[in-house]
Amino acid sequence: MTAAICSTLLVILLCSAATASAQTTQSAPMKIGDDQMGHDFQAPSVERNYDRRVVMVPMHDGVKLFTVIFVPKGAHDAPIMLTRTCYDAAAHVRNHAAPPARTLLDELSLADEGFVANGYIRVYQDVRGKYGSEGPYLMTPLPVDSGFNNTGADDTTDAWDTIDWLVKNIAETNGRVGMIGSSYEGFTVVMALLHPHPALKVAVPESPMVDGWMGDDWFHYGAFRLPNIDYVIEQMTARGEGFRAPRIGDDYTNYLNAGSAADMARQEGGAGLSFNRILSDHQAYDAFWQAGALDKLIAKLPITVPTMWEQGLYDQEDMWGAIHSYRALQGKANASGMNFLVMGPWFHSQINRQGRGLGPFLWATDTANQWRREIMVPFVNQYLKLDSPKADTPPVWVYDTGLDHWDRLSTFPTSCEQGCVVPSKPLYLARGGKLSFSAPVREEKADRYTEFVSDPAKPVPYRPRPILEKDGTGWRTWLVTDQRFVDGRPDVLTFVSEPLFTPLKLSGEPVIHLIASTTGTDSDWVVKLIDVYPNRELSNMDVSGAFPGLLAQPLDMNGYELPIATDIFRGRYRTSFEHPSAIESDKPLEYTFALPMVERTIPAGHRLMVQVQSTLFPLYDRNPQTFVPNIFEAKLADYQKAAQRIWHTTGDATYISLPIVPVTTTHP
Ligand code: PG9
Repeated sequence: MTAAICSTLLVILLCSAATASAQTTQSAPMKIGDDQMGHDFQAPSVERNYDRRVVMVPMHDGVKLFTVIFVPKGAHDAPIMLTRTCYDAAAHVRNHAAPPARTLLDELSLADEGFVANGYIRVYQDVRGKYGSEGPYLMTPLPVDSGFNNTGADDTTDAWDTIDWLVKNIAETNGRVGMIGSSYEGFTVVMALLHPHPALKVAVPESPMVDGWMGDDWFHYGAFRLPNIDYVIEQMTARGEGFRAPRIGDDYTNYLNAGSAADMARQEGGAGLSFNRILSDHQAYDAFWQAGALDKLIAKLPITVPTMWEQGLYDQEDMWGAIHSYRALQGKANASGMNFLVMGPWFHSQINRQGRGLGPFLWATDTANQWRREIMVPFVNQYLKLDSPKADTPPVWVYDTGLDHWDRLSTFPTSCEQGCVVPSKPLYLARGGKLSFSAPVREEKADRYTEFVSDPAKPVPYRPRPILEKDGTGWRTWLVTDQRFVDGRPDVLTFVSEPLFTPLKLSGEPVIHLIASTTGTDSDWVVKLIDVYPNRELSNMDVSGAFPGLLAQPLDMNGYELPIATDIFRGRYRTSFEHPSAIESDKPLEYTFALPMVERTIPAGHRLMVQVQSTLFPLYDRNPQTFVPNIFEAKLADYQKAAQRIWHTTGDATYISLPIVPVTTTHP
């Protein structure tokens, strides 16, 4: 450094030091020990590429709903995408704890990326009674005309009032609105479809809660799902985040020690909550549940809003709603072009996250992102953006979890027992723990049934213990858990086929026809359809073969017993869902119920397996196996061991209808 530069720098440094000291002397002298908090601190203003408007939107009855509206700067003629939530509208951003981001892309969550890229106005609203919204809260309220909601409002009227306000009060919109949301938020989308505002142009209900008794959150075919006790307490003890039961340790033991569902609710302090009382009082499929069965309600209406129904193939919470709503509408004259179905390889609401894998699976792409980018956004654009081209939307997009690719189908299920393109085929649960496509022809007395003893004091766990209350991953993936952890238990019957000679494609609805008897007077029946992976040596694996796209089987899948469809049926509803009755002891009776839909090509060398058991705990409350008026309130003495028999009688044998379709190697 030259002497000249040095002296110039010295002058600058001295000058700036002098200026700094002049500035310091202007404010009050600082004393050690004074309050050091910067009370007059002003955050520097940040330029953002969007406006965030918070509005209390008035409903027809004067109740105001907390609504967060994100408008891109400079927007005009922009479509609106609306989500109505019970999970805090203000928190529906990528990072609620951080200050608002500079760009809308960074501010909104992953699932909103496509809406941001397409210039949407994004709106989130708290349902009435939750978080910032006024009014009384009802859990998934039934429609106002159902006779079970006397508040004068429901999620149909609130969606209508909200859409009406949005199109009249947001200057930047083109007046076209779409609705999207998963689970409870999906329920609010379906409710909006019961009387859609004319500006509602497209709907995407994702894993919507549609029928809480048949197969969504609360019950499955009448068997109660115990984790709901916590959910109700969390939802219904505060407008914001409610009480979280401070349990520790293995929930298998926690629930077992508590006793019945009502005992557990009492222990957690939630027995008196009105919705827990509703669950206890409405155990059967009575007028209450029938009045709220949204698939049946929408089936009575014409389809006026193009709708894409979505659900995961491994959705551990709402496995019923989307597929049954789609099916209910398929019979309508204008279903084609209005009624769409997507079933991806996802756990509950994974559609809004990353979809690269699930449990042991690792997919060829991020399947959830692919759906959003290639299917959903072009679909909603078509109806909401004035200049948008017609989207190439498959009527049905369903993931073949065996071949690791999407199938583009014209309708679904492809195969079922009645009314499908391909009739399903019976696979018999045969004597000696075998599965056979041939019906039993010869009957030895001793071989007429297979027996197990179900003991409610030692129920079969639904996933490997310890079952930790807040273990999100274990909860999300239990439907793909290797079933070897229960295979071999004396209270789990296992029927298995020979290895398949050729690949077998299942596409549709498996239905179990269980011929079963019990020494008790009530019983649950759990059925799992399983794909058993072969044991193979890595060096022998042929991953190219005749089926391009077939995933290489990693060695740690050797022998894996992968469930592909699992469900439970509460025996007291065998003859009527509405009027339960005691089971006649020791009599072989037929229990028929559909399992969740399947889309899977099972490779050659794999074997099919069916497991039958009578408990799945503590996901489902235990059936006492003695008929009692209300299982919620069963007493210790009601819980009894029972000998359960699965019958293979000639002419009246147990079988599962398999939705077998021709194997194809082509896909889009
Ligand atoms: N499955 C949750 C739920 C929906 C509706 C009622 C109760 C629970 C959810 O994820 O929102």
